[in-house]
Amino acid sequence: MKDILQMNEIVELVRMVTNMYAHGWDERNGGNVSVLLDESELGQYLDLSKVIRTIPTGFEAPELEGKCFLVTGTGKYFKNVQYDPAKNLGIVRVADKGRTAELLWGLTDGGKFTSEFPAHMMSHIARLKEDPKNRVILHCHPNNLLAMTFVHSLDEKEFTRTLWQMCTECVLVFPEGVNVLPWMVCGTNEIGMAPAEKMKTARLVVWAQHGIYGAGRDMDETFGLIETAEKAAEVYLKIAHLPWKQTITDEDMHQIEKRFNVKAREGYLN
Ligand code: 2HA
Ligand code: ZN
Repeated sequence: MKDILQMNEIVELVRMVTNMYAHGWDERNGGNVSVLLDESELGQYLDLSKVIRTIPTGFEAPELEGKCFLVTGTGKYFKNVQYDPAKNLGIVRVADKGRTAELLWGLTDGGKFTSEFPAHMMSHIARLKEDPKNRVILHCHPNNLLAMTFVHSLDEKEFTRTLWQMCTECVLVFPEGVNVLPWMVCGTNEIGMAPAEKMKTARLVVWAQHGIYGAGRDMDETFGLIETAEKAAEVYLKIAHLPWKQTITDEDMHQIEKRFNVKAREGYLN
């Protein structure tokens, strides 16, 4: 067996959550990540017949039965992951139509996967339907996006258009825009459905006065999406209270669409 701590997804995830903490996006136990793993690759690192313990999920997700995920643990601090990945992370296999998760590695202190596990699993289902190559769901609390949800309209088209106007790259990086959820209580199964529903039409879902969900084919793509939206929100907050002399116009964005062969979300540009 190969050393699991050398597995690409674990190495990358440790680097990513460390970086997210450094960005200030994951105070205390804020944020959570799940990564869909390839079983045949995982089999080179773990005996997949050895289940350490079985953890009830409190929901059903038959679509994911048998699939393995690398996940962050509930109550764990991103800042600590690099010092003890096996305590702060877990690898689970979805079993019994999604009603349980079999722990295959990690969570060595007896812990449980992220409280947002239902939201993550439902979001994986939603994204895999759109893109069978989707692997990553990432949740965090970026400062500027969060602040923006206090002062900007939460209308999805208006929120998206403002972000697109703040940096040229935005419409290229997330042409489908960002979807927006109102404030709601976190960590419940019912709420788990809400981000997933919003994930059907966009890889970014802003959650008012809380943070953001991102989805992508790998960690770089997913982190990059959030990083780009967060930068746009930062620019917005720097200029929102000042008189604007110019911005990126819809005409400019149509030129970007042509030059880079991307299509902004239908109906979002004039
Ligand atoms: O994991 O971010 O939304 C802690 C949270 C809950
Ligand atoms: Zn959160």
